[in-house]
Amino acid sequence: MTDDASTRPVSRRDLVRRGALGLAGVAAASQALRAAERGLPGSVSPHGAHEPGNAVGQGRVSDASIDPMVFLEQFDGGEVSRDAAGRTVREFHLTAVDRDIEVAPGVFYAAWTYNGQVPGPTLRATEGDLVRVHFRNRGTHAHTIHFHGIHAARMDGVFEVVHPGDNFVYEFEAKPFGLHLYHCHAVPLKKHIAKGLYGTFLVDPRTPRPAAREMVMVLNGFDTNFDGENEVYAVNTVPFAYHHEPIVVRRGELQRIYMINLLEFDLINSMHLHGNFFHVYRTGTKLAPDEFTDTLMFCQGERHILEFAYEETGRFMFHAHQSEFAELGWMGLLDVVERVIA
Ligand SMILES: [Cu+2]
Repeated sequence: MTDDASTRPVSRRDLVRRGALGLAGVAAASQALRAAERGLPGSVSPHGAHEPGNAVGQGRVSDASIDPMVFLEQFDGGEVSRDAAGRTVREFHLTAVDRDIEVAPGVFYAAWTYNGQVPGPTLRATEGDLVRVHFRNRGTHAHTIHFHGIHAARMDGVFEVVHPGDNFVYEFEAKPFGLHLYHCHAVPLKKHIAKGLYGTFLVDPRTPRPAAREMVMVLNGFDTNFDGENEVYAVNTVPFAYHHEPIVVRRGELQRIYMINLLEFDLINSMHLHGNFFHVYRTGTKLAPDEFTDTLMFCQGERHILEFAYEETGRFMFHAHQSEFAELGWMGLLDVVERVIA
């Protein structure tokens, strides 16, 4: 029997080989794969984007909990109080729930989430604050929250597995200042991360960084056909989100990006900025930059603060410098405009 491309399972590398690049092709393929999983008819066309009536991959996702524009600048400082010693206490609530998320228009992924969103909320504290995280597991699998930072072993979110229906309270001092992350550490770890259980944990220095426009970018991807490799790549979950809707940046204004790599399956990820260079604060643990470059490599769990300002107006691309990742969704645009006096 000959190998029939319309029935053979399609991997992302098949897509790349066929030239079905860009979201429309990938989304059409992913939808077809999902349709196949559901036992529905579906086929993959490398020309899907041009077929009349095929709107897959066009426009924005309709899932309001995954709005990359909102997520980009959304920081959760928790419920703030003071303890007897006058120390700031920040309380956060994270609940693990299973949820289908729309990772691209018309493409759903059966995720495991913190608070129904991927990435989970961006938690923000200042060095020295007492952080208390109320974790409830309302999912169907055992989970934990493992915070990066300096804390007691019993607060490390590895051995105290929280079973479905159970709760756990993590409590620790926010330290050291820097850009950190949290993620589930239940086994198999690869699966619990790939399913979406991760987020950003930002610890500000006591002396604040200079005023800037601040953004969080979590580099991730999704294995939509469960073949152990990603079909789509993204910043903040939705492939091409900031390509379809460029991030508007004011000329001359300091931009600060908190960038974290949570990509599973692929060993490395990267960030390349066009028409500019950026200062790198590695792990965000110092106030002086470590490097001045336009391309930066990240392994999983690695995170850095990037600072830059644009001298010129116009549209500038940013993307993974693994070209394959860029073509499968990890690319965006900064639209630099003249400073506007409000
Ligand atoms: Cu988990």
